[in-house]
Amino acid sequence: ARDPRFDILFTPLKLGSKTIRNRFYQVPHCNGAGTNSPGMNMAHRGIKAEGGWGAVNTEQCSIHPECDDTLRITARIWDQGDMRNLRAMVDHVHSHGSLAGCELFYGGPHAPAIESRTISRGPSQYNSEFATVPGCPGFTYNHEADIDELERLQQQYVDAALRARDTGFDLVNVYGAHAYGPMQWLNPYYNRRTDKYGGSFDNRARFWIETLEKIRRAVNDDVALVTRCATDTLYGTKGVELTEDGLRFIELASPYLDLWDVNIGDIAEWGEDAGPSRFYPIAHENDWIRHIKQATNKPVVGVGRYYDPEKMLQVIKAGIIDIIGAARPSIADPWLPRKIDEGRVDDIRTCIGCNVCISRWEMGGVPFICTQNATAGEEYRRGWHPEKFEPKKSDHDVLIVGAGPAGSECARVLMERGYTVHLVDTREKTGGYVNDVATLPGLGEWSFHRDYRQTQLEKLLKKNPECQIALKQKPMTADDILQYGASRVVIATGAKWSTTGVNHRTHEPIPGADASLPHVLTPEQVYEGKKAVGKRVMIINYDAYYTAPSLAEKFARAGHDVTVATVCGLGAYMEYTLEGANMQRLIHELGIKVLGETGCSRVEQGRVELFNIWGEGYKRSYKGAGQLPRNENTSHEWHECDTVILVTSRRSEDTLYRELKARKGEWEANGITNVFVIGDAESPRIIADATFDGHRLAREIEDADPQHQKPYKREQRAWGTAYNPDENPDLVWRV
Ligand code: FMN
Repeated sequence: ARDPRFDILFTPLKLGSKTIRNRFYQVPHCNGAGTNSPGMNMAHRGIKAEGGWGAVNTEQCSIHPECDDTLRITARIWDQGDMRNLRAMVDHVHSHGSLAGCELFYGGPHAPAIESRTISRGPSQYNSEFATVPGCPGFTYNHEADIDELERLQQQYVDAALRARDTGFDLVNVYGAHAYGPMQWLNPYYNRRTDKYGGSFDNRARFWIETLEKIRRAVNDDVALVTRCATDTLYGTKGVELTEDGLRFIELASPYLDLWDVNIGDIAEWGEDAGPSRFYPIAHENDWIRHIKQATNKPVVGVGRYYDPEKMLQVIKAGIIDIIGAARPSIADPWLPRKIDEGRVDDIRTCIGCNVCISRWEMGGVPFICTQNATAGEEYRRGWHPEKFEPKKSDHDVLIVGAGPAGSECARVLMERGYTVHLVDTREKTGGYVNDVATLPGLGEWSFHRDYRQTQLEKLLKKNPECQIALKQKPMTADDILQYGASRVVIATGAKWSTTGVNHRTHEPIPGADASLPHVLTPEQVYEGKKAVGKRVMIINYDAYYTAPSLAEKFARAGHDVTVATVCGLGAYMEYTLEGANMQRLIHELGIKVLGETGCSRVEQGRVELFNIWGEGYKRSYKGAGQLPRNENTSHEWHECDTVILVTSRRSEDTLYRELKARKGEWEANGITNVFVIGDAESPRIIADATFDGHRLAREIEDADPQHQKPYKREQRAWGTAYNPDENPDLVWRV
């Protein structure tokens, strides 16, 4: 039962003509479904309603083809077909007693319109500072709207609001955060007009206010009207500042609204809102948000990676916000409110703030994933419910070797299903290499991944004393496993960084790179802390993610002179997780030297030989067998250093698996039916995907071929079927 202290989080609140049943609000967030995959969208949002979120929103939902966000896949409410697809979500959300919200999105030039090839309208002409083409901001421009076009744009909002109402949505949210839509009119950074829609605050606010007025007139009280507003764009007087335009706008627009949905920041650096745990703790927006209620008597929803019920209580009691808004915590745990309600706070699957969910949208809106919640996005596609598991189908018991992300998740799900599981590891704790990663600067909260599984495994052990978690064990051999007595064996022994500099460019070691030498280290050897590290550290980086920049930060903070030679942008993937901008600032601030587009051709004691990866020139010509078609690369130079750290590529630790496979003939006599390999031991991958793999095997272990995943439901248009209801498609193609 619920701890009465949390009662306040479960008090209903009137939002205009609607009532939210509690204080939990899933703010708009993309999931990769858009309106193209209505099943995925319906199931993902519906499970949140089932899990107690009082309101569940769509993602950004484009109002008109003039706002076409392709390359990204996001929702649209352009026509009957979109409405029908969104209605699946609305009905499912309603069936659990929650409100459904639709976020009306008009991106201006931030939406690249790659499919529709339309040109957006805005207060002035500008090109987008957001990376609308990967790595290339400034590529898309808009058109300055005259009065006719401005009114046309407002009408697009009104028509979309009516379609949202007719779809059954309870909340209609005019999206003016993240530098989108009407924010481009309010923000002098974009708005350079000299007519009555530009210049003074009142003039810049006019477009947004009129739009709200027009929508209100059209929808009356049929829906609750919300606007999402960035109350400070975080670039000083050139943009919107909280105590200037921010609070003034809140005051001015309040009469038209039933709810405020507030945050901070813009789109080019929207990690200031969706703050990664590397840089921002829970409730990190409150220095701004705590002022909002001075300017309005309407309810306020705010965000800040609210995963902790105690913090939620604190901000509600302090009157900072009225409703807890959450995107990432609702993805990591769709049943978060319900767990608080049922007095199961320690069962909450806490968001670790890695932003891998976001990385998928940033890449182009492919189906999203979550590091903590392996079922996120898989609810419809694979029929996985985050809290419900099919009971076991056999009495096979399972030995899992390796309690890292894949092994511990596999054990958890198998134990939830009722299987007898023995989980064995050499470390003192479950979690595998997450234990190491969480010691890197800024990544402490990634240990929530281990902690959630550890807590669940301990609880499950109490339910089934036949299960066992054996830590601090000697490494198991193939003989040990054959004699163990388990009928199914899962090898989850992880991966290790190459000790010889094997990398994706040469697929070979780097000459002289040898981590058995005292001056050469792998990341694992850094974590072990047994080898001395000299003053001048050289990190050889062929990896795209956090390891090299994190190690650079670690050693720079400890007083070393750090250089990173990197073939790809340092921490390139962190652009997608929104850690990129602040990581670059940090690298700069710590005086870390970065040599870009630089490979390493040789390692010696006291020095490394580096080269420009493009140094062989662009022209090729046939020179005969044995001759390279390009010039010799003569850019090689020696750089002195005391210690070399190799962040080149990871290798599966699969020796045990291969030995067991080679002894397949002995399985039957030892009662073994299957041996599986999962996670990094099968192929190195990010933590989210290793966790997914462990989860998948546990769900599919009784299927015909559990080592290889079974097909999932695809949502695609089938040739010869109508795209839209009532449509009679002319399926004959004529030119
Ligand atoms: N905000 C929007 O207003 N519209 C969106 O479509 C949207 N997409 C998002 C996609 C993902 C995967 C995430 C994690 C966030 C998205 N956001 C979007 C931002 C969130 O609504 C929210 O403001 C931000 O993540 C901070 O809240 P949190 O700390 O609870 O995650």
